[in-house]
Parts: sequence; structure tokens; C-alpha cells
Amino acid sequence: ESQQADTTTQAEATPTRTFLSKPLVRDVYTADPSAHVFNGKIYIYPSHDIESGIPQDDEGSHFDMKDYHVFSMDSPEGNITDHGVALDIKDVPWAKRQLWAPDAAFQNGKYYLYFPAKDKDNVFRIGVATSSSPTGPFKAEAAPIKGSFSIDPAVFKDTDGKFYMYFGGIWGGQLQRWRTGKYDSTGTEPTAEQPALTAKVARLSQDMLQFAEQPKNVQIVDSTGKPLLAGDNNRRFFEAAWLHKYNGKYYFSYSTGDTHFIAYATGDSPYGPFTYKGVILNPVLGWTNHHSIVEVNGKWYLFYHDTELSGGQTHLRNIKVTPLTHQPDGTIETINPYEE
Ligand code: FUB
Repeated sequence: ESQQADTTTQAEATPTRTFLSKPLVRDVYTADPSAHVFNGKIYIYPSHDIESGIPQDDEGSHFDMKDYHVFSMDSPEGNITDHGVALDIKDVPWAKRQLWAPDAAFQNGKYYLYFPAKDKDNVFRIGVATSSSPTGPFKAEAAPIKGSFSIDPAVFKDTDGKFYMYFGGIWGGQLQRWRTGKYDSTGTEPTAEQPALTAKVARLSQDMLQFAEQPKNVQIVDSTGKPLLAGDNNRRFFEAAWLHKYNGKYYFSYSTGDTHFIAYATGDSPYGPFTYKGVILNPVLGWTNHHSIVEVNGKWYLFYHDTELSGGQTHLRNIKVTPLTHQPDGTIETINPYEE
């Protein structure tokens, strides 16, 4: 009952904007864009969608990607350059299938590409590959990050120089199979009235190649401080974690999966807890919704995807970009991706 009231208040309080953006890349399918500014240039690390003929299922088997391309832009309104294959699954010793949403970071004069893939036992792990260039080619480590699991790594550099990885995803992302701390292929989600499964966060080691600590839960709470429940499908975490900092606040954003929103919650520490605030992006064409948020020359942008180019085929997506607005009160304006 209080959840209902909470949602309504947010929807009324937050202005919305309609934005018709164009696919940034037209000759290959791209998704899950993680954007960063390195040395004054925008680099985008997306998934590279392909048609491999695997039928659609709830595990996401049809997302059967085999390599990554890196893209760059001088400005969000400018041209985009495809730098070609930056990492191929055949060059990742431990990875067998499904290169899902990646992210990248720069530290120690090197670029780090973080990526999820299924290992030989069909368990999602998170790997890392390094390069002296933001566009690769990247050389993969022989083994995944120790203690890593699930999908969708997003690496955030705090203003004190520490790096944190946020990760996880339910259903095909397998988070429900790790509830005991060990992999259990029969693991299920909590019941609707139990607290929802959470994303995970771990500080990265100095060398950027391992976790510096055991992953912790990224708690999302409602305005009364109660953890969101597993049955709160409009607001609970599903996948696609991202973290940005604005005016000293930490903004944790994510996809609600089966309700298709990009939602956000704010907090005072990179570990949370984060209080649910509202919707950043309304549902796009296609099942998945996955984004990143980046500041370019003092302006903020949302990179995201939909399936415009493939006419709605959920596993053949295209990346897009649109301005993002933080309101004076710290809330984010909700974006409608299409004309109403
Ligand atoms: O691209 C494959 C998966 O689809 C990603 O890892 C999820 O976030 C969803 O976008």
C-alpha cells in the first residue's frame, strides 16, 4: 500500500521528456553501451549482437555473442568510429559462450575490459582483458576474476581514486543460483513478499584484475527504508547495474527486467544503501533495457539501446544516446524514448 503511494508520488513529481534518437551504428548490431570519456574522447564498450540461430528462451540463450567492438566519438552529436574487433571469445581461455554486457576502465596507464561469459560448466563468470589502447586489442587473463559470478559488470571510479565493480542479473544472469554463496543450478528467486535479490559490489584490487573484498549486497530501499521486495517488479533490481556520482551523491541505476524500466536509487556511499527514486528511461522497443550514464564536457548523457534497426528482434539491438537531466532537487528527468 505504501509502495503504491510512493510510486505515484515519484511519477507526479518527476518531469518527463520525449526524445527521438537515432541508432548510432547501422552496419553491425550493438547493445548494452558502457560509455566513458578517456583523454577527452568518448569510448563506447557495447555488446555485439549477432544472429546465431539459437531459439529464444528465458535463459537468454539467443543472446549468443562472440566478440566485442569498441566505438569512439568526439562528441555525443558527432560521428562514430568502429575500431573493429577488440576481443574475440576464441582468445579467452576460460570462456565458452555468450559475451554479454561489458564495461571498461583506465588505470595504471592501461585499459581494462570487463566482461561476462559462460564457462565450460555453463556458469556465468566475469573476466578481464587489458590493453595499452582504449580501443584494444585486449588480451584476456587466463582465468575469470576469482569469486566472480553472474553478469553485467560496471566499473565506477570514485573521486578518491578507488574503483568498484557493480554486477549481477537475475533469470538468465543466474544471480538466483548464488543465494547460498555457492552455485546451485536449482536456485530460485525469493517469493514475492521476501526482499528482492540485489546487485553486488566489490572494490577492485590495485592491479584492477581481482576483487579486493568479498562482494557485498547493493541494497535498494523504499522511501521508508524498507528493502524492495522480490514481487515489486516495477522497482526491484533485475540487471544492467551502473553507478555515477553527481553533486556528491551516488546514483545507482539498473534495469527492472521484466517491467523494462531503467530505474535509479541514490545513496551517500558507493556501497549504498540506495533509496529508490524513480524511472530514468521508459521501456524501449525490445525486451531488454540497458544503459550507461556519462558526463561529457559538463553535460550528462544516457547511452541506451533499442531494436529499431532490426524491426523489434529482441536480440538484435542498436545503441543510441540522449541528453540526461539532473533536476535542481537531484532527481533525474524521466525520458520517454518515443513520441506518444
Ligand atoms: O546483452 C545480453 C544481456 O541482455 C545483457 O547482459 C543484459 O543486461 C541484457 O541487456
